[in-house]
Order: sequence, then structure tokens, then C-alpha cells
Amino acid sequence: MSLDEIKISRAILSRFMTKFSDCLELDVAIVGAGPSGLMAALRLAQKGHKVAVFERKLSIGGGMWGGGMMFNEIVVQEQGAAILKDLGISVEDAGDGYYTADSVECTSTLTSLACKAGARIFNLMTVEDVMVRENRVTGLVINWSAVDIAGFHVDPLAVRAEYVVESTGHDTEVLRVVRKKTGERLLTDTGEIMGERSMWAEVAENTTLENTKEAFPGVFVAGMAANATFGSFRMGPIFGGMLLSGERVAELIDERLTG
Ligand code: 48F
Repeated sequence: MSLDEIKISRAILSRFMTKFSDCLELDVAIVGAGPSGLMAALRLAQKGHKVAVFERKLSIGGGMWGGGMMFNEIVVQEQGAAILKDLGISVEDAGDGYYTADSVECTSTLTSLACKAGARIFNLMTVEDVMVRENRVTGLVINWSAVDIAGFHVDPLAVRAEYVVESTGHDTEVLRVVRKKTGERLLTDTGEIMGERSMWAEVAENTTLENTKEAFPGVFVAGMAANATFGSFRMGPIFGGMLLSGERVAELIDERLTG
């Protein structure tokens, strides 16, 4: 077989356009492909929902690749270890209820499982705004990250979704834009993004789950973004809360979609 560069180019364009246009109307649009967003995508796709993840960076996985301070191992507790084992990821017992896993194996396996379950992941796309109808978020406004980084004046495209998951980590970019542009109160005590506090792993891991909930009509927060939104602590390189938060947000949204 002779290789034709134009056929290669046409195959990529044609396949991408089909894939992308199929995702313009979603059950769930997830912003950020860190551990909580990937876990949410996996569970929602397994439940049969149409889900896509939009990730600003070239790499998928957010803060998971880097373990703790670039030592590429992560720590999880009992419940997190059970999830990892269930996903087929090797887990080492570090004693006293702590477990470790290779952060590269965790990230790549979670990503692969989410894709194989039917979730679409779009990297290199930045969510810069939302669509709002009658005080409810109804979709995302997206652009190429390269456009954002270069500061080009290029209009974005839009994706409609029944629900949005904000799993952008420390930055809570979706709710920031919602608060700024709608002027409406968020579903926090102050009505504002309450902001992340310093490191306290034990409390932070528990509150991550409590804070995984709807933060504005149509927008659920998961992972570190949940604690940043509702004013709790950061936890550092312990990842059980991120995985559980991804599962929790998938359950909550599944109840809404099917209930
Ligand atoms: O930060 P990140 O890994 O989020 P997470 O799932 O996990 C947090 C942990 O990694 C760690 C921790 C301990 O467990 O605290 O930090 O809460 O991943 C967030 C992803 O969102 C992307 C960002 O590039 C990262 O990969 N992201 C952020 N803002 C946007 C975005 C945006 N506006 N559009 C698209 N992607």
C-alpha cells in the first residue's frame, strides 16, 4: 500500500469532525481532565450517559501525573485503594491504612477506561465561558487553548449540556465566570467562591466528598474545585478523595438525569 499524505489528512479531519459534532449536545460536559473529572467521566459513561471532557492542556490527568513534588507515586486510603484495585491498577500496602500507586499507571489506566466506556476527551480546548438560560447553566463556551495562549481575537464555539461538572482543580474557572457574568449568588454560604485554604489532608479529604454537589443551577463541582468553591482545605498528594468525588458527582448527576 502506498501512503498518501492527503488521505492521512482527510481521515483525521473527517473523523475529528464526526466525533466533535457528535459532542455538541451532551448529557454531561466535564471541564478538566484531572483525577476527579476522569473518574466522573468513567462512571457517567458506564451508566450510559453521553459525556465529554474538555481539557486545556495537551496532557490528560491534571495533577495526578506528578505524584507529590514530582515523585511519581500517589497515596490513597482504604476506600481509594479499593477503587484503584477494582480498576485493575496495582496498589502497594504502605501500612497503617495508607496505600501507594504509580501515578503514571493511575492516570493512563483511568484515561483509557473512560475512553473505552464511551466518554469523549477533547484535549487542547479551554472552557472560557458558559451559556446561561433562566438562571441555569445550559452549556459551555470553548476555544482552542492555543488561541487563548496566543491572545488571538477568535470567537469560540458552544456545547450544550444538561449538566456541567466543574473539575478544574484549584482554579474553579467555570464558577468564577458564572459568578462574574450572571451576578447571581452561588450555592455557597457567602454566595461567592469561598476559596481554598492551606493544607490539612485529613479534613480536606472528608470535605471533598461533602462539597461535591451543585454549586449553581446546572453546575456540579468535583475534586479540588469542590473544596475551593466551598472554602475547605487542600490535601496534597493523597488522591482517594478525588476518586470518590468523581464517583459521587456521577451518582448525583445520574439521579437527576434518570430520576
Ligand atoms: O487539578 P486537577 O488534577 O483537578 P482534580 O481532579 O485533582 C486535584 C489533584 O490533582 C491534586 C490535589 C490532591 O488530590 O489537590 O491537585 O481536582 O485537574 C484539573 C484540570 O482542569 C484543567 C487543568 O488543565 C487540569 O488538567 N482546566 C482548568 N481550567 C480549565 C481546564 C478550563 N477553563 N478549561 C479546560 N480545562
